[in-house]
Formats: sequence, structure tokens, C-alpha cells
Amino acid sequence: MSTGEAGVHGIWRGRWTFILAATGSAVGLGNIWKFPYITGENGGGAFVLMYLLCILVAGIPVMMAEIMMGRKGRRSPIHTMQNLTHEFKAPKAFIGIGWMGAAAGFFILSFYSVIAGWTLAYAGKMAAGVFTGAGPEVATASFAALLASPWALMALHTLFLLLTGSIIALGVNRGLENGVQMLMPALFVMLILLFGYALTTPGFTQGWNFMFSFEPEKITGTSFVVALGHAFFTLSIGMGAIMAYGAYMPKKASLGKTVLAVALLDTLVALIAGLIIFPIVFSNGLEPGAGPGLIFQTLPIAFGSLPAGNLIGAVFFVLVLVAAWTSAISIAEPAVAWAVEKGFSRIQATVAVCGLAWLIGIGTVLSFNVISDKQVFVQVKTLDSQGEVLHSELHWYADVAALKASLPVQEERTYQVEGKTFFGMLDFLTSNIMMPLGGMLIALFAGWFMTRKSVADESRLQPSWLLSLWRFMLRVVSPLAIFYIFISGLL
Ligand code: LEU
Repeated sequence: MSTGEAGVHGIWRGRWTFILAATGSAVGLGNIWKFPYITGENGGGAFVLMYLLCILVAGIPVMMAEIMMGRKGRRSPIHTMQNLTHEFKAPKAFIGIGWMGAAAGFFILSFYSVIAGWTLAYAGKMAAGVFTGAGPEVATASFAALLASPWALMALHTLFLLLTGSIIALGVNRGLENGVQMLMPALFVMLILLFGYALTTPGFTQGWNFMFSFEPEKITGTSFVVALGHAFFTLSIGMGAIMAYGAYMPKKASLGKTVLAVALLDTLVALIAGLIIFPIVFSNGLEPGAGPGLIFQTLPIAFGSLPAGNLIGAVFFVLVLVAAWTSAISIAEPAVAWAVEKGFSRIQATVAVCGLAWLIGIGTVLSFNVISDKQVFVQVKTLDSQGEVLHSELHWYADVAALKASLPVQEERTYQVEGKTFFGMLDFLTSNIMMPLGGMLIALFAGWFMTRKSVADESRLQPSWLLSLWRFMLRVVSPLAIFYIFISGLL
């Protein structure tokens, strides 16, 4: 096997292509689809603040560590972790970072591609003029109709994985690099244009306040875990994706500046997405807590009312698709690179990885229709007329439709039934458990097992106080923060 700087897989042409690729991985459905809806579900401003805090305290230090470890190892995360664990005499358990990352990659890719499929459908719907002059009812009904059709969702899921696989199969330079270079700038231009539109809507101030007014009473353990999980999800860290990309990073590129640029761009895109979505939500009397369908029920209304909105809308959803695409290829890379190092061809590895993700994805497709009522961790809360919780019970598994029907009708009492579908469970497991756990292990490894000298040589972070600060974050602050948030959320 060749062992030059480029290793077996190739190397990014320069620092800027790495920034683009890492930003391509980071900026995706997480920013445009997930961030707005979880902000809506978790009450707005307080959540945004928690998310920003998590990016600073855990996201940036861990991202730097993960890229550094990847660049030092120069192989797939599983093999990199095997080598580094050996070199730094760390417990074998740290190899688990690579394996858990690959597993998380399969799970995430499986549902990521289903959601990305929705953007494909919406690009088509916009182009066909379905939303011209449409109000909230049309937008909501149209989304519900899409979710109700497992066959349509399967076809879109399949198509998206084919698109993803075709880029991965081409390899780092011909596939990944060429793709992101054209696609990322276009996405930024579109976001700015839409932001301009949102500024003109009557709900802009309300949307702004929703995102940035700080109401401390809305901070809960659970929303903190969601914010932390999202910080990892949105930066693509804790699962090996960015470690794999780090393995193709040229030696001379500066780690600190690069990561800062990626994290800044990523956060900016999420905040702008929120400032586009929420004003439209409030201007049209929609619910910010609408869940995973939020952008699909809000943006079409905006486009439907704009001159040439069909065209702009179609272009926009194509760009969201592209953002998802450049992220999806990074999710698959750890497992694909591992298989290639094991002697499989890149095409074989791509087919195997995408095939498995396709299979698991069927569960997510059905979560929105056929098995939507079959849920786990179902919490039933009995509320009084003031909305105070009187009683709460947990079912490990329930058919929520049957459960709701079985609840006794009582005066001045209402029930809240919340559980997790197959999709909800995968999302929770990966974003809120596997990625933070992976991130914590990465921080501990780089902080406690890698020597100061090797960290200094590999990162070239200067001046030396900055290096000390970063190592302190990795040794103490990030792991403790992750641990604390984790435990408080689970309890
Ligand atoms: N960072 C990506 C996003 O925000 C997701 C990641 C798992 C590749 O969409």
C-alpha cells in the first residue's frame, strides 16, 4: 500500500479545498432542516444560546482534535484509531471511536437520505408550480400527502443514495473535491437572497425575537442534550466523518484557522436558515414546533408568493439537496475508506455501504406512514386545565393510536402522548448518544494520551498559550461538559 502524504485514498488539493469539503460536510440538512425545527420544538432563544455554547465549549475543540487525529493517522478512522492507540499506549477501548463512528455513519446515512429525498420531491413540486399562490393549508396538506406514500419516499431515498454513491465511488479528488467546489458557493448566494425576502415579511421581528430572546426557564436537561447532540451533528464530529476528511488534509494547512472558518460558516448558515424560516412561520400563523416538516411547510408559502417564486423555490430545494449531498458523502467515507484499506475496490465498498444504509432507511420511510404509531419510550402525561403535569408514565413500547384511544375521558384533564418512531429513535441514538460519546472519547484521547509534543507538532497551533488552552479544553472542559449534559439529559 502506498504511504506517501496522500496515502491510499488521495489528498485535498489545498487548504481551501479542505475548508470547502469540511464545510460541505458540516453544512447540510442539519443546518437548514434540523436546526430550525429543533429550535422550534425547544422553545427558541434559550435553545439557540445553548447550541452556540455547545459549539464553543465542545464543538470547536473536539473538531480540531478529530481532524488532527485523522491527519496524523492518514487512514480510515478505524485503522487510524488502531494505530494511534498503539502508538500512544492508550487502552484498546479507544479503537471503539472508529467502530462506533462507522456504525453511526450507517444509521445517519439511512435516515439522512430519506429526508434528502424530500428535498428532491420539493424541487420537483416547486418547478411544477404546485405552490403558486399557496397558503399554509395547501403547503401542510401537500407535505402530509408526500409522507403518506411509502413508495414515493422509497423511490426518493433510493435516488438520493444513488447520487451519493456515484460521487463517493469516484474518489476524493475527482468526486468529493470537484463536487463541493461548485456547489457550496451557490448555496450561500441563495441563502442570502432568501434572507432578503424574510426581512420584508411582517413576522420578521417576531421571528428574530423567537430566536434571540433569552428565556432561562426554557432551559431543560433534555433540551441541553439536544443542543449538544446538534452541535456534534452539525459539525459532523464524533463519528469519524471529519476524521476521515482530516486524513486527506495536507500537512501544512493550519488546523486552528481552518476549523474556525468551518465552524463559523456552519453556524452562520444555521442562524440565517432560522432567520428565514421563523419570520415565514409567524407571518403565516404557522406553528414553530411543527417538527421535521417545518421547512417543507413554510418555505413553499414564501416561494409561492414571490414573482418567479417557482423557479427560485426549485433552485433552493436543489441547493438544499446539494448541501445534503456533500454531507452524505462524508458520512459514508469512514466505512468506505476502511473497506478500501481492507482490499475492496472503491466501487465495491460504495455499493456495500450505500446498500446497507438503503436497507436500514426502509425503517425510516415507514416511520412516517405504515408504522408511524409503533413507538418506543412513549411518555403519557396527564395535564390539568392550567397545563400542569399531574401524572406521567412511561411505556417502553406502545401503539400510540391504540394508547390514545384507551385513555379515559376526564373533565378538565388533557393528555400528552410522546414517543419515538423508528426514525426518531435512530436520530436520538446517533445525535444524542453516539456522537457526543464519540466526541468525548476523542477529546480524552487527544487530551490525555497524545503527548503535548505530538499535539504541538501535528497541529502547529501557536502561540503556546493557545495550545495549552486547547489541551485544557480537551482534557477537562469538553469531556466534563459533555458528561454533565449527557447525564442530566438522560435523567
Ligand atoms: N453536518 C451534517 C449536517 O449538518 C450532518 C453530518 C452527520 C454529516 O447536515
